[in-house]
Amino acid sequence: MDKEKIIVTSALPYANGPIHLGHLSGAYLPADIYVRYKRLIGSNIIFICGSDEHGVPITITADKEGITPKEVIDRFHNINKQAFEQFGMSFDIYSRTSLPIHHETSKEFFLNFYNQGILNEKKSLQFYDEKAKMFLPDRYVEGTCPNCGNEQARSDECENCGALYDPADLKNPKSKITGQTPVLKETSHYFFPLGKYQSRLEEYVAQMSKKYGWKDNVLQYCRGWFKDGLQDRAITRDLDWGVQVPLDDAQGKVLYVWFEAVLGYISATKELSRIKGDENLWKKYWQDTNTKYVAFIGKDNIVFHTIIFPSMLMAWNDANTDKYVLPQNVPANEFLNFEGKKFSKSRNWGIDVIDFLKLFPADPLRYCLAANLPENRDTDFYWKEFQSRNNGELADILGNFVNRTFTFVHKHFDGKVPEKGELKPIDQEILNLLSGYPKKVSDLFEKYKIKDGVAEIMNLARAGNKYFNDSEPWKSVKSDKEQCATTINLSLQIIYTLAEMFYPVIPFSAEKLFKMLNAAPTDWFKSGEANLKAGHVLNKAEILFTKIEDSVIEKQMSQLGSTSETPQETEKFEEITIDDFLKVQLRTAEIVSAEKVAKSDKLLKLKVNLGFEQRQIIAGIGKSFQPEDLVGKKVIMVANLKPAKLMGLESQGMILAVEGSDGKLSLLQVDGSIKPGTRAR
Ligand code: B3M
Ligand code: ZN
Repeated sequence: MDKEKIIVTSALPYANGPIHLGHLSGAYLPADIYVRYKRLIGSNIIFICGSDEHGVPITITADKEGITPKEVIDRFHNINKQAFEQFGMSFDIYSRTSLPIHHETSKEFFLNFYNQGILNEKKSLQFYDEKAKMFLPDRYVEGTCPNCGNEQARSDECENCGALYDPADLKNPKSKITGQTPVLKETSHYFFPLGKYQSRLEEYVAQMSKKYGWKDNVLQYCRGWFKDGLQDRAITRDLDWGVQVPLDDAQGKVLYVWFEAVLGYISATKELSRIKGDENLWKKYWQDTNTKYVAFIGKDNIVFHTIIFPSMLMAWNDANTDKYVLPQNVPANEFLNFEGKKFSKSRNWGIDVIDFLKLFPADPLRYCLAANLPENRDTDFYWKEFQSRNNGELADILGNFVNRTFTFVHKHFDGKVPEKGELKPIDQEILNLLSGYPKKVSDLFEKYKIKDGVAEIMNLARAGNKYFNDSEPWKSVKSDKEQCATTINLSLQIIYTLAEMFYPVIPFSAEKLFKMLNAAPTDWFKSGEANLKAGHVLNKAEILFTKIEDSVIEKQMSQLGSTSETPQETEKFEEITIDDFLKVQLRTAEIVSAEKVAKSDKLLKLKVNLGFEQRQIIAGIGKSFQPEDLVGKKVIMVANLKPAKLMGLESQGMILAVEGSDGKLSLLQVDGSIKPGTRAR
């Protein structure tokens, strides 16, 4: 038994939106397949993940919706946790970075560096949005890259060419929050001296990659970074959502989200220790030089896992006796696109995992994504391919082979594994092929060639199907029962091997297979031998895969790309009847008073006169209007909307507005002579 001690982590997804298929292909499915495989071969492995719950995007979502960041993260943590469960992710823990244990761990690292004197406090110029009254984090500034001219470069980093630069060098900066040109304003931050670690990092990457075979794409990225020279990195930010900088004179500052997010792997393992009641469990993994640590991520996270996180661990290890292991491998994937384009929420391009799993079971999705992982280059999810992999491979090859064999064994052999007779060349050939499979697939999985491994497993199902066909048991059952028994016996052995090999890939179906076989996985490396004894009683067959009709796929395809926000010429609306429309009570209302809602720059509290009564409305229009400008305006409101609470205040209706392409709202208004309460229809 392989007793390797392994930590596997998958990138912690931001709890700021639902995960989509692209995320699964990048950092989650390959990790899960690897972990399930490793568990089958007997490794001592823990699989760690959780929500990344800090960072500005979360505060912006909260602001937009008039809710707190906590409400945002609670919502998406739960949605994503559930999506992962339904998808069959076998994490040992799905933690979250808002937990106190994570804040403590992050502060401990910061203070350790601070006390070692390795952090530099520096004043620097940062983009400041005077309208939003906030410092703009890197990705809320967009401009032209001074290096390659990419017009969608971030404030200090270009995704296109990988360049890092001073924010002052970015051309044509724009705030992504208000669209305004931001100003550079001075602020003071702590910097981690990444540059000082460059030579050690280069050595680390060179050694690890040589010894453990890092992927080319990952090495290329690292080399690019080293070539440009590593710069000091600010590890604090001017924000109030995040892990507070644990120093008295750092009020209003939090740790940079990436500084603490990578430590989330460690704090999540601490949380796992607490749950398991073994306080030192996390140390046994993270602080044992024998542990192999593998970090699964998407390509946009490479630098953080091959350079920043390792440098932080080096800095810790330099000053402490309890030393952490560094990533041994970072098998980052490229991106999965959707039907030839990037996933995009605003363009309604793509599908969230949680929605997908309402339509189809997890296994066909797992198989289709696994067969097409972006391991070496970007790949695409196509609905048609999903259908053909499900119908043509899972159902017609694997499902069919299993089904024929089980039908036969129940009909002609009393539901028991028949004794095999003398082997003919065709039987010997398939046995030889079979016995080579566990090693073949294992070799690929060990090298993180998950896609190739999965293709090989399906090849075995193909070979099984062909063996069944060529052996023609429906003939031999009448002419040579012993030969027929051999065919069925060997087919069942193949199915057993398939159940084991496929278990990491399509676990739900593999479990059904094991149930049908009335057996359990055993030793992976022996699973290619004849494991099922003659006379072993089998269970009835279950349906493994259902074919997907064209119409179901066509419906999904037709829904792509239609959004309610930006009308397009080709846009198709769902039709409603006049009665549907008349259910909405649109009434004119006169704004009587307006004031800002405390702690929100988006929400305004309005009192409106509806003629027959006054209402309070909490409207998300604060960024487009000054309260005093609204008084006296006659607007259109939805008067029969169910009251809702926003930031603790009741909103009794909604006023209508349209958003211009600059993000500015414009209210739907009526002529001053119209009386409040008049119905619009
Ligand atoms: N949340 C970024 C991402 O989802 C980030 C990963 C953190 S891994 C420590 O791409
Ligand atoms: Zn560039």
